[in-house]
Amino acid sequence: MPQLAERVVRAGAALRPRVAHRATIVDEAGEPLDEGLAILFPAPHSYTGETMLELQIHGSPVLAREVVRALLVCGARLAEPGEFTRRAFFNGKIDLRGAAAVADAIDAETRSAARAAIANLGGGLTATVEAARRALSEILQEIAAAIDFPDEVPEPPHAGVEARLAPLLSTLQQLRRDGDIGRIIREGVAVAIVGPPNAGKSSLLNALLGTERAIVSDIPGTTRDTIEERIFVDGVAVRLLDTAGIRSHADRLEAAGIERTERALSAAGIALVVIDGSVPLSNEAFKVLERTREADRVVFFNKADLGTIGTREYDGSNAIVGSVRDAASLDVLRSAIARIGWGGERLDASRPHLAALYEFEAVNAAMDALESACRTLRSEQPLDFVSPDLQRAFSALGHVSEQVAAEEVIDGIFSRFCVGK
Ligand SMILES: Nc1nc2c(ncn2[C@@H]2O[C@H](COP(=O)(O)OP(=O)(O)OP(=O)(O)O)[C@@H](O)[C@H]2O)c(=O)[nH]1
Ligand SMILES: [Mg+2]
Repeated sequence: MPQLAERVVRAGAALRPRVAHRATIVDEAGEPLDEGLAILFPAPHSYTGETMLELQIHGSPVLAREVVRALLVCGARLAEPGEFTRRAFFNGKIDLRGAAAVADAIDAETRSAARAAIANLGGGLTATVEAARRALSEILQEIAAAIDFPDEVPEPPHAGVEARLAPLLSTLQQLRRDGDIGRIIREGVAVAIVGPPNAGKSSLLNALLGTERAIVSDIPGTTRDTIEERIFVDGVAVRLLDTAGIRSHADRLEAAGIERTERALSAAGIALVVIDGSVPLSNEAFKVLERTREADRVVFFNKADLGTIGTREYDGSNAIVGSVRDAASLDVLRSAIARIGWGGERLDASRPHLAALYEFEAVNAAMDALESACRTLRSEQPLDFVSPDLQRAFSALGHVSEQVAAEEVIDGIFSRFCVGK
């Protein structure tokens, strides 16, 4: 690295560690390319723990390309996706959660998603989980001592043990709740717009987007393929999927579209059922209502400007009557999506929270074990019946705090990077 620095950086004096030097960046033949800043980070005090040279140049893509080309000629190579963070991880500079948080921060599409990722960069969650494990280990030791030396060590009272498990359970519950919020902030929610043909599904997509994205016509069966677009509701990304209208006597092409509708419906978190409410409900309308009965859904009776006769035939809840041509209806629909998608609250994940699937699984397993321990305690069974559950919770939490992640988890995290970082 220092040799590379000598070839491409002319700074007037030797680069001092972690000091920004004004420098001329030159190519392999010593020809000046740009004026900028050069900072040398000797090992181990760098992001990766290895010696690093940082060059800050003017933000022109041509200049950047030229500087990179010169560096490659002088013996450097391009970093692979995630390579810096992978090296930082293997050199003990960053833990696995930190690496995942860097990937999340790079992927973040909203301010709240970036904030949530940064909240996970520190070791806050590990500390919380470690504290819970310490508490569990103390209880386990007390129980073991009472069993091994029944004459000398009194048995801790059942109610007392349960009272000490209660705050641990609520800590884990909180972690899971914050994790769920983080997941919504990171991934957003998917809303499938479904309903009979000609109900106004594509018109609704366009109205929510504010552009004429999908073709709208009065011919039933206009939309054949699923169209996906994204909007933001209260800072949360909402993926809207406009689908082919569902009806039974469809031609082959339309039938393929309807199959995709079914798929969109199963994949989406929320079904937004659009029905023409200005006419009596068709068989297709009843069919879609039936198909989505179990789903988290909003039922929108559209075309209220033409009448509302159809709405009287519906006896379910969560129905909105209005028109895609009316801004107030769109506001009501946006609020309904927020309410069903994330409880309608302003989401904030500024506390460290669970992010990876294996962390959720570990915390769920620990909670199951603790709940089982509480049941055993309440049924007044001997204390040594409680120990296996506490042991199970203790080791499950180790998966979160001790980074005993499997190889595929590590690979999964680094394969998410699409830039060198
Ligand atoms: N009067 C009135 N007409 C509407 C309203 N919403 C949609 N339309 C009209 O209804 C017709 C069908 O609208 P689309 O948005 O294409 O319906 P769709 O549900 O996507 O239909 P398919 O793609 O065929 O399944 C168009 O002529 C729209 O202009 C509304 O609120 N009021
Ligand atoms: Mg359509």
